[in-house]
Amino acid sequence: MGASIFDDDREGLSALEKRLQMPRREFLQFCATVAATLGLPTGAEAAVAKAVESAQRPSVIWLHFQECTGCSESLLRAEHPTIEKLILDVISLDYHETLMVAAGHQAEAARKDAMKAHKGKYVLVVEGAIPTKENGIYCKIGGHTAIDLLKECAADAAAVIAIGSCASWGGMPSTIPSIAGVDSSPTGASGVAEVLGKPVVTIPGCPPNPYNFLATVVHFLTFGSLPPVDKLGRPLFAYGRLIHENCERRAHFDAGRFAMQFGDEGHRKGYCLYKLGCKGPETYANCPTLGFNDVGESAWPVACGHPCIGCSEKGVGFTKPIHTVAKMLNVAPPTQYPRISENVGKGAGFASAAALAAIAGAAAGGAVMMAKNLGLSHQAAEMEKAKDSKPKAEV
Ligand code: FSX
Ligand code: SF4
Ligand code: F3S
Repeated sequence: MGASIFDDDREGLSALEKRLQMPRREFLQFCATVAATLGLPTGAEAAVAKAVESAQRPSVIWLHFQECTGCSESLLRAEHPTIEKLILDVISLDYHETLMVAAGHQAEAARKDAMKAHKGKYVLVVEGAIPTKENGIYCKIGGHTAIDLLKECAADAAAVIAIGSCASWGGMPSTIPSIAGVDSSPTGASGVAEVLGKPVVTIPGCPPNPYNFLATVVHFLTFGSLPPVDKLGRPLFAYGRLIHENCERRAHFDAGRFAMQFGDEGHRKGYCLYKLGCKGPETYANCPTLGFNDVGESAWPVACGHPCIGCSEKGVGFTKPIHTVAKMLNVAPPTQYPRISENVGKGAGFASAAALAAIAGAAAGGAVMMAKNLGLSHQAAEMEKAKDSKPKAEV
C-alpha cells in the first residue's frame, strides 16, 4: 500500500506538499471543505484526501464554444492561489484553447493525442453553448463545427460535464431578441445534453462557482462516479436548495420588509430585494452558503445589494426580465435563522401562520401570510408615494 498523507511519513508528506505547493494542514482543511460541500458524512475527508493524493490525475479535454470564457476565468482568477492550483493539480488539463501554448495544427494534434491516449477514461468539460442553426456554422474550430467537435469528443469520454449556463442549456447566447416574429436565438444556441441527446452533469451559473466544479471532479476521483444530480443534471449538493431558503435577507422577506428602489432606505438597510426582481425564490443554487471568490462571507450578488438574476436557472436567467418579480416555488419558512422583530404588517406574523399551516399539513397559511405581507408592504409604499405627491399646503 502506498503512503498516505495521514501516515507520519515525512518523505511522502513533503512530496505531496511539493506537488500541491501547499502545507499538509491546509491540504487537509481543503479536503474537509470539499467533503462538507459534497454533503459527505464525517470522516469522508480521509477518502477525499487519499483520492486526491494518490489517484492518477484524470485527463481533461476542455472545449470552448459560444461563451465569454468567464467560467475558465472564475477558476483561474481566485485571490488566493489555492483553487486554480488545486484544479490544475487534481486534473491533467490536456486540451484547453485559452490556456494551451499550442495553436492551429499543434492544438488539434494535442486534442487527438489526449483522446487516443486516454480513450474511455478522459473527462470532457464543455464551456459555452452550441449553435445549431444552419448546421452549426456559427461556431467552427479547426474547420469543424461545435456540433461535430462535441460529438467526436463525447464519444470516448468517461464523463461529460457542462460547465456554465451556456453549456448547460444555452445561457446568455440562447436569449431571444425582442423583435416581433422572432422566437428563437439567432444562432440556435443549445446546451450539451440537447445536442448529444443524452443527460450530462451540468454546473450552471454565469459564471458558476469554481468550488462546485472542483467538488464534482473530486467526487469523480474519490468514488469513480459523478455526484447525484437533479432532473436538469445539476449536482444535488450544490443545486438542491432554493437560494431563497438560505438567503441572509430571508428574515426581512418573512417580515415584509423590502427595498422598493435601489438606494432607498430599505435598500441601504439590507432589506429583501424581492421587489427589485430578486429571483432567489425560483433559483436553485448554493450561492448564499458558498459565496464567491476567496473574500469570505457575503461575496454573492444579493449580499452585494443586487437581486439574484437567476443566472443558474433555465427559464429564469437571461429569459425573465431582471426586474420582474419572481415566482414563489416554496413558501415554507426556513428554520435556521433567528426571527427579527416584525414591524411591518399586523396580526399574526409569517412564521406563526406558516407554523399553523405546517400543523394543518399544508403551506396554504404561509402562502396567505406571505401574500398579505407582500401586499402590506406594497400598500405602505403606495401610501408613501401618495403622501409625497400631495400638493403642499400653502403657508
Ligand atoms: Fe461566460 Fe462561461 Fe457565462 Fe457562459 O460562464 S460567465 S457567458 S455561463 O459559458 O464563459
Ligand atoms: Fe433573499 Fe431574494 Fe429571497 Fe429576498 S427574495 S430573501 S433577497 S433570495
Ligand atoms: Fe447567479 Fe443568482 Fe447566484 S444571479 S450567481 S444564481 S445569486
